[in-house]
Formats: sequence, C-alpha cells, structure tokens
Amino acid sequence: MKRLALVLCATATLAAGMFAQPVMAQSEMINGQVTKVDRPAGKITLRHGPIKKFDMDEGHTMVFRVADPTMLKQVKVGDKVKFEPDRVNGQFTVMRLEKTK
Ligand SMILES: [Cu+2]
Repeated sequence: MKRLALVLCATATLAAGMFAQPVMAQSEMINGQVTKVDRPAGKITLRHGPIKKFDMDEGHTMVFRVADPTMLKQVKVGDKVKFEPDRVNGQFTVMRLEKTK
C-alpha cells in the first residue's frame, strides 16, 4: 500500500507540472490599440494582434469587458496598450491593461 501512495504522489506532481504550462500561457500579454472606451458599460474596444488561446490567428478589432472598471481611467482612444485577455463567464475580458509607448 505504501508503494501505491508513492505512485499516486508522483502522478499528482506530474499533473501539476502539466498544468503549469497553461497558467504561463494565460499571462501572455497581447499588443493592442484602444479604439473606444465605454466607462458606463465597463467595456473597451481594442484593435489587437493574434491571441492564440482564443484561436484568433489574425488581429482585428473587438469589444472586451474589463475585470476592474478603474482600468478604463488609465487609457484613452488611440493609446497603445498591452493587455491580458481571458474568458470570464463566457465573455472576453481584459484582466490586465498596461499603456505602452
Ligand atoms: Cu479578437
């Protein structure tokens, strides 16, 4: 029985290692440009480059929700940004937003 526990432990460690990869991919920052800011709705429109994890192979313009409405105070139309997109309750959401120069 002791041996079985060891095997299970090794399997769990392996599984944890396998999950480390997607977590890394989640923090990928995407380049974009702000084309619209809708503060009352908590939404931002971004022209963005490819987002592999959403199978968006080509850049385009789309609307995102923001995880925190205060993010929208930091940017205005025309700003170049880096952002971390994710899907929250099925909606494309900006988790992190940084202005770039
Ligand atoms: Cu898109």
